[in-house]
Order: sequence, then C-alpha cells, then structure tokens
Amino acid sequence: MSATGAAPVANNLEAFFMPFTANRQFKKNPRLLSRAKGVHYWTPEGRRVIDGTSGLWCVNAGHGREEIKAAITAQLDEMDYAPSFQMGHPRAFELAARHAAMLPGDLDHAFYCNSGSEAVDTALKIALAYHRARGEGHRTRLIGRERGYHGVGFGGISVGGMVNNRKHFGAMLPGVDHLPHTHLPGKNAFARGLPEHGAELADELERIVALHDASTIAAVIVEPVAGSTGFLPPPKGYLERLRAICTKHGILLIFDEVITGFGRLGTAFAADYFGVIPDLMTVAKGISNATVPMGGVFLRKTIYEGLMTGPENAVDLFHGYTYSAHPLACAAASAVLDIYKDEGLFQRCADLSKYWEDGIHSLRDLPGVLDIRNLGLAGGIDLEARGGVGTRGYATFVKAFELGLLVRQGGDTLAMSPPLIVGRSDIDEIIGIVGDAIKQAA
Ligand code: PXG
Repeated sequence: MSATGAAPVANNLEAFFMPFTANRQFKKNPRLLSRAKGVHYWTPEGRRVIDGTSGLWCVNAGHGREEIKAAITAQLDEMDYAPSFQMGHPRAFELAARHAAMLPGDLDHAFYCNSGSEAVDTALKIALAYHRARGEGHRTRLIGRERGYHGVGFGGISVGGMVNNRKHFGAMLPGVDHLPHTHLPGKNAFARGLPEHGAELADELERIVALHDASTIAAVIVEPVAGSTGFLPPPKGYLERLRAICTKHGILLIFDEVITGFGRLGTAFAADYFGVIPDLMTVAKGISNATVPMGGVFLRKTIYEGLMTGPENAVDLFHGYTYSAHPLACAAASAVLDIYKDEGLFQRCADLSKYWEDGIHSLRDLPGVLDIRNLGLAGGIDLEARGGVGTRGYATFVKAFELGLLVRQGGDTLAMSPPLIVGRSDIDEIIGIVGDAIKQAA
C-alpha cells in the first residue's frame, strides 16, 4: 500500500472495523451489497435481494431516487458547504419552514444534526437548557425506558435500556431512571396493532416522580413504538397516560421518532398516529431517505421561545455541529418531502398496513414462533431461542439473505420495515421468504 493508503488491496475486508457486527465471523463469510434500486439490493455477484428493512429503517421512499440525486447534485454545483453558526444558507430555513408546516400541534421549530444519536443528545440538552433558562435548573433528571434505543451517544445509552449497549461503557450519565418496558407476551401475544394490556405501565412514572420529586425531573424520552428492541407498539392508552402525567408535573415529553417519523406508521409522525403531541421530537433516517446523513429535533414554540430569553446578542443554545443543516442534507430532505407528498407515500403505507398485518400474522404457526407484532409497515417476530440466545435468530437472518431477503435480527427477534413504495406482490415475496427462512433454519 502507498503511504497515502491510495492503493488498497482488492477484497481485503480487514481494515474496516464494522459497527454492531461480529467482525471475525462476518469477514469469514461476508454478506455484501453493492447496488440498489427501488425495493431491491444486489450483491456484487448480481444476486437480487429484496429490502425488507428499508436499509436500517431509513430508505422509506425506496432506493436510487432520481429526484433526490438531482437535488443533491444541483446543490453541490451551487454550493458545497456553508456554516450554520452565526451564518445561514437559504435551504436550511426553507427546510425548517417545510418541516414546521407538517408538524402536529405547536411543534414548529427545527434544530438539525447528522444522526439519530446526535438528535437524542441534542433533545436531552435542549430539555435541560430550557428548564435552566426558566429558572428551574434543578430539573436535571432524565427518564428513559427499559429496552429503549436512543442511539449510541452517552446521553442516548444512558436513557436507553438495552443492556449490551450500556454495560461496556462505564457509569454513563448520572441522575437517570427508567420506566418499565411494555413487552407483555404473556398477555398480548400475537396482538394485531396496538396491544390491549399494559397502559397502566405508564403510571410507573408517578412512582418515579414520587421517589425523586417532579422538581428534579427534566424530561421523559420514549420511542412511541420501540423499534430496535424488536418492534413493540405501545399498549392502547399508554402514550396518552404518559403525556398526561408529564403535563401534570411539568416534565417535558420527548418522542424519539427516528424510526416512526416520516411515514412508517402511515402518518407523517407517530404523534399524528396516536394523537399525542410531545414537547420535543427526534428524527433522522427517513428525513433524508438516508442519502445524506441527517437528524433533527423538532420543538414546541414554547420551548424555542423559552430559550430566547437572554440578551439578543447572546448565543441562545451553546450546542451545534459543523454539519448542522448541511446544504446537501437539506437539499436531499427537501426533495424527499416532495416525493412523500407527490406519491402519497404515508397514505400508501396506511392503505397497505392491513395487508401487511395479515401477511405477517400468517406466520404464527411456523416452528418456534412465539409472538408477532405489527403496526404501519413494520413488524417483529420473536422466535424461541435454541442453542443459546441469538443463534436461531442469526441463522434465520442468514437463511433469509441466502433466499433473497434482507431482514433485521436482534437476539432471536426478527424485525421488518420495507420501503413505503412496496406493492402487495413485494409484501407476498417478503412474507414468503421470511416464512421459508424460519422453516429452513428451524
Ligand atoms: N433513536 C432511535 C429510536 C433509533 O431507532 C437512533 C435513535 C440512533 O440513530 P443513528 O442515526 O445515530 O443510528 C435510532 C437508530 C435496528 C437499527 O436494526 C436501528 C437503528 C440503527 C441501526 C439499526 O433496529 N436505530
């Protein structure tokens, strides 16, 4: 290799330290994707693989969208980069106005960053800074939930509830507590859509408030539908109760909509689907259809205004990223909003969700299937562990890939979230392959 690293050895998989991956296992038996269009990937050998997961829950409008490519290219021709600290560029303001116009309730301001993890850390910091600005700097505690996934920043893993994402990384943020998770397979197994039982789990917040006192609690952060942990729609009435308790105690409610935002449930946001409006909302993934990394925090007018109380010449929030509102990300995000609107993709998702529900629940009698959950165009399947936790799940994921389908696997749970442009025949194909994979890997 040259001193500049300019001549890599062909097919050498060693140097890339892969994220969230069993590196040695992967490098012995790699699974590569080298081309994508519509709802499909292709491997370097030219084998077609249907995308059952929208990449990583992010390519909501499907792959290779020419409109987004054109917008990014045009922006690159016009201006590659401009700072957003004490400077601005038109596309950032235009995008924020478009997002504000589509947000529910009085959520009407946008702060941009580059990923879901950054969005979560940003939202937690805004919550703390907001309370401090209004003279309630004693509100410092952050409440998350067991099994929650809020990315991999120190803030996100602290409020998150996935033990493997936490246990390696020390003490994390102090002053964090957790609500119980809502997975009750004993009561809710094979629920279609929202499970019946478990709304009372939101009342655990009252117990946490009683323990710490509301005056010490800044915010509660939850995924309206827990994604990474295996897709857990909330019990009926749960989010409404959480909202009511937060309001009663002056605690900010943050919805982490990194997965549910931009159409996954058949509405723009889960907040619309449930009719429950948070104080802050984190987004990423579908915001730019994953073409250029982007994340964001949407906030209520009152929170934005609450941070505008210092002298006019003082910085309002000592927070931001070099690439906040990157022009290419803004161009991509604006183009994908056009696609969502012109093609009615959120409504399309809503229209297909019953077909998807029937499809995924048709797998319930296959060997080892313990539970199936669904909402919008997404779902999770729990398999009975066999040969150690995760062995069966991994074998099923590999088998599905061999059969031509990309699914997500965590432990012995499979998750699926196809692009919102899928048709019924694509759904049939996805369900058919996942069923075959479950049978063949049994
Ligand atoms: N919040 C939520 C709710 C997420 O799902 C993040 C924050 C972090 O986003 P970034 O962009 O920093 O990765 C996520 C990410 C999976 C899977 O298969 C899910 C995510 C990422 C990778 C895989 O479930 N979600």
